[in-house]
Amino acid sequence: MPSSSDRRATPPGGRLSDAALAALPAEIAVPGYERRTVTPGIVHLGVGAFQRAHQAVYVDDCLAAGETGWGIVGASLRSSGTRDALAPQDGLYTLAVRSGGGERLRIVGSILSLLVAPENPSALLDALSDPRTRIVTLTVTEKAYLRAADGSLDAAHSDIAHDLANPDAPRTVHGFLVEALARRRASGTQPFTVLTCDNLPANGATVRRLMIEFAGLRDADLARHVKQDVAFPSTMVDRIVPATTDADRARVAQSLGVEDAWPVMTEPFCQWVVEDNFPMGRPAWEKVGATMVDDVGPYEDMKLRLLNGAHSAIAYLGLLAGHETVDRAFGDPAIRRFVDGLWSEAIPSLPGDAGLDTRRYTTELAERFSNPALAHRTAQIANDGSQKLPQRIVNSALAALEAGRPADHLALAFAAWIAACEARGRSLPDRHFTDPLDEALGAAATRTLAPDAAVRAVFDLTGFAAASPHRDALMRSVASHLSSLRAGGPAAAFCTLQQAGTTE
Ligand code: CS2
Repeated sequence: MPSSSDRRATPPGGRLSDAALAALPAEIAVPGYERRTVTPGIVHLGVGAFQRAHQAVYVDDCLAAGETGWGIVGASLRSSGTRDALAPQDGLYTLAVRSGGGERLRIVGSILSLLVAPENPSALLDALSDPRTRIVTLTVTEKAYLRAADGSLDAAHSDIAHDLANPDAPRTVHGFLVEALARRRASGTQPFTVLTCDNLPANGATVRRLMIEFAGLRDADLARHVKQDVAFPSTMVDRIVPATTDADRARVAQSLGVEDAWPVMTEPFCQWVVEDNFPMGRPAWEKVGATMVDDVGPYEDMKLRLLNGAHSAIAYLGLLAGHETVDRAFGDPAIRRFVDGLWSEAIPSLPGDAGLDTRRYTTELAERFSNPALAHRTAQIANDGSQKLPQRIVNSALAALEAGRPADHLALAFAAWIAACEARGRSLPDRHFTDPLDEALGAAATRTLAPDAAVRAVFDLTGFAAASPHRDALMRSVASHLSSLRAGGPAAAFCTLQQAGTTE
């Protein structure tokens, strides 16, 4: 521990770092362990704000409990932003937990080093092949898994072709993980466990399937190895993490007395449900608040359909109604009522026998969405709708139609996505939110097409509901809501919805 004279000797100002910890104000929590004794056990791909507010905090708690073999090597697959911000800070950053009651700050120390894959792919492959690496965690967002419209690997993607031709300098998650697994096998090192923390349906099984497909494009034997010998537990991760703003940076610096180039903002709520399948061991996450289970499925569906489904609906309707943040949009009584209706359509699609307490869950969600201190931007959630809506909205809508139940709110939420895409360059700035399919979406989600033609073009493009007998019914319903949204925005669409409800 630094002495009190060290405390006095640290000059005010400067940058967050190991050396600056001792001089931080006493109310700011700092890592409760000697960071230099920690060794790496986890490589994390996609070291963005979400992971730093979620998994890295669980690991930080495990390190403080004495499990010092589980430090994190963080890697970015695209930009150098996080490394540039955190490397000069010895990997340290501030977690700001914000609510109406104020802000609590904590310094997290579990990230030991940072890599930028495009700058040095070999360094990342070395870290992944290191026998000390027993778990690889991922938060790379839905689109980074390169799924084609039918859910299989998009083998025609140029990055996949690149990775097959250049296994030593890959670009994709598949390229990195499969090459590292091949190297581990060649050197007699047990495969790491792959733990995806992205909001994909059945995320472990989905990533496993994609990775087996990719390995099969390299060689059949490698595909067999991935299939038989590598564990891909599923997880449900949950914490709302808005993008950090310059005002957040300034406020945090003021409280710390030193600058933190990239603090992370979040809410008090935090949940992690993990399928317990880690052949090379794992930190005792259950001792620090995670729930280890045999089957994540019901929790995952509840989260994707109730939290994320409502989030996307709030985002698109909020954008159309001129609300910049989730709390403002959710505070709009018409949107609030709409979300209740959406929940009542989605809840019956969840397994009734899994012990899920949906009433408590939605009550808690309503409080979380109302958090006035988060300023979670609707435009942030609106990104990548083509990757998010199947698991958030379409699956619940198809389940409702299958059971002969109404799915009008779900269809309206879907229509709001199309309407918000159409509004870009009109009532919303051009690239107010983005999507990997933007180029093609520009031609499909457009007011030059009649609502039914626009909806059909979007369904054709995305492959949504392709195999479902209820595809046409869903498209018809989406088109009629799109028509109301075009005519009079959310207010008109809610009005039609209410009329439909009263005449049923
Ligand atoms: C949000 C999620 O941006 C989005 O699409 O719905 O990031 C959401 O905040 C998290 O999944 C909450 O756990």
